[in-house]
Amino acid sequence: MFLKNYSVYKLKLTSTSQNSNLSNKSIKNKEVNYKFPGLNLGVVIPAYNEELNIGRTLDQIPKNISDNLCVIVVDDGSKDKTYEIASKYDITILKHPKNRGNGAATKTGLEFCREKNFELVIILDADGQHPPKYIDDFITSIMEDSVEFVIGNRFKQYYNMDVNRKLCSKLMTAFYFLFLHKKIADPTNGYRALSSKLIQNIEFESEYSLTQEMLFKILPYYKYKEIPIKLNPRDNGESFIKIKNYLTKIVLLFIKFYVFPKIKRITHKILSEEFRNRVKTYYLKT
Ligand SMILES: Nc1nc2c(ncn2[C@@H]2O[C@H](COP(=O)(O)OP(=O)(O)OP(=O)(O)O)[C@@H](O)[C@H]2O)c(=O)[nH]1
Ligand SMILES: [Mg+2]
Repeated sequence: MFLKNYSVYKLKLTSTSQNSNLSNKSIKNKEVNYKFPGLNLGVVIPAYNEELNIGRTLDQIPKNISDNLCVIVVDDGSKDKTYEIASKYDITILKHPKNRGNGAATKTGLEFCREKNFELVIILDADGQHPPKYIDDFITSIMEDSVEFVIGNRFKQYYNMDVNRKLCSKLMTAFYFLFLHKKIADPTNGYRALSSKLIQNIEFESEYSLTQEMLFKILPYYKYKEIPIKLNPRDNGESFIKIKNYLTKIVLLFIKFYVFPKIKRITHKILSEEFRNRVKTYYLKT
């Protein structure tokens, strides 16, 4: 079955108490005390060449979260055994025919979640850096603190980060504070939770810098919270971030999602609708 620009290779929407364990091979738990019974939860895991990590990431997803848990691995055109390994689990797998990048893979997962109307969506990486044990904390934050968005913060505890990456992250923190007047300690952290309101209301466009587009579109308008997460170092595989490219994209995103809308708002305020329409018609004619 083909849906938009990805294919649904394996579809598993909800678990039942009989097959609540993700691994097909493992012993089935008949009596599970779910922490959030009935919660229609999507867990999106973008994965590219993660054959060494995807299995243990899926193994670590707590089995007692919800009887309506749907784990969605988005295989971003991997050339290794990522798909074969993921397909042994009782989960949904979406597949890009070609590699398109982390942002595109996440976007595909979110589009699927929107179609399926999940109440809450968690995004976590397949590379073993985001321990799935924190999923509970993300859900609790969204439910109890009445926020729409939750993002992990690795800097609450010691985290050994490459100096350039750390600088880039701190620059972005300053940037968001300066221009959006919002505090965010770890803006490059991809471990996040979104409420259904955000999933339904926000259209994401970027394929490369989705993590930042999300912040531009969420921080100024919705309640959010950061929670402390102890991130693991990446043991295997290659990071997709190239710092120079990343910073350039952030500046372009800033112009697109901050400067342009601001100019538009100002022109709307000072120029009459009639005048704006006249200019528009003139431009369409030329
Ligand atoms: N490297 C890479 N990862 C991708 C791609 N598409 C999806 N991903 C997945 O996106 C997630 C994040 O990628 P990472 O390269 O670890 O990005 P990161 O965690 O921000 O960067 P590091 O801190 O260097 O690990 C992982 O689960 C990848 O498997 C891609 O094209 N390249
Ligand atoms: Mg990573």
